[in-house]
Amino acid sequence: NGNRDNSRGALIVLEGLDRSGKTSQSTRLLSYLEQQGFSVESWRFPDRSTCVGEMISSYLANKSQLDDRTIHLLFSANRWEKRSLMEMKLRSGTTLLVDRYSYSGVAFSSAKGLDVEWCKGPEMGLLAPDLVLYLNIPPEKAAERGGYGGERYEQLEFQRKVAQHYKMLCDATWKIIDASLPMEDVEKQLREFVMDCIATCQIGKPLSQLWL
Ligand code: 2DT
Repeated sequence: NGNRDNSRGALIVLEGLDRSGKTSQSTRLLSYLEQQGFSVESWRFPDRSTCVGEMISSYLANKSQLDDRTIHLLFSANRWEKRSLMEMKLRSGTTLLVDRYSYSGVAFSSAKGLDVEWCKGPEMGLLAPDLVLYLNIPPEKAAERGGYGGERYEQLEFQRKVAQHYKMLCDATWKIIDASLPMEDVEKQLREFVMDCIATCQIGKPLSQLWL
C-alpha cells in the first residue's frame, strides 16, 4: 500500500478487571477492523501456548504454587518472549489488539503487596502501547455479571485491590471507558479511539519503550 518507511501498525492494549468485557470487545474490534480492510491480529497475555505460558496457566488454575515474585517474573518473561515478533508485526504494518499487558502485570502483583517500582522493573524496554483502552467497571458490578471461573485471582476482594492499583498506572496513552454501559455504546467509543490511533501510527509515529 505504498507505505512510507516509518508507517506501521498500532499496538493497542485492552485492560480491565475480570468480567469487564475485554475479550468480547476485542473480538468485536477485530472483526470490525478486518471488515475495514486493515491488517490486524488479536493477541492476549498470558500467552498460554508457550512453555512459560504453561507454567503460568498451571499457577492460575491452582495446580502449582509459586512465590509472588517468581510468578511476576514469569508473566513478564511471557511478554519478553513475544517482543521481537510483536515488533516485526508492527513494523510490517499489522495492528495488534492485545488483551492484557504489562499493566495487568503490575496491577495484579502490586495488589498482592509487591512494590510497584519493583514490579515495573522487568517490564522496562518492552514495547509501549500506542493506546490503552481501560474498561472501567465497579468490581461489584463485574462480579454480578457472574461467571468468575475458578481461577486464582477471581475473587471480589482481590479485584477491588487490583482496581485501585490499575488507577495508579494511568498515563497519557490511556482512555478510560465506562464499561457498565451497553455493549454497543462501549464498542462505538472503542472504535473511535482505535481508528484515531491507527491513523497516527500509519503516518509514522515512532515506536517507544515502556517505563524507561
Ligand atoms: P486472563 O483471565 O485474561 O487469561 O488472565 N495476570 C495477567 C497477571 O497477574 N499478570 C500479568 O502479567 C497478566 C498478563 C490477570 C489471567 C489472569 O492473570 C493475571 C488475570
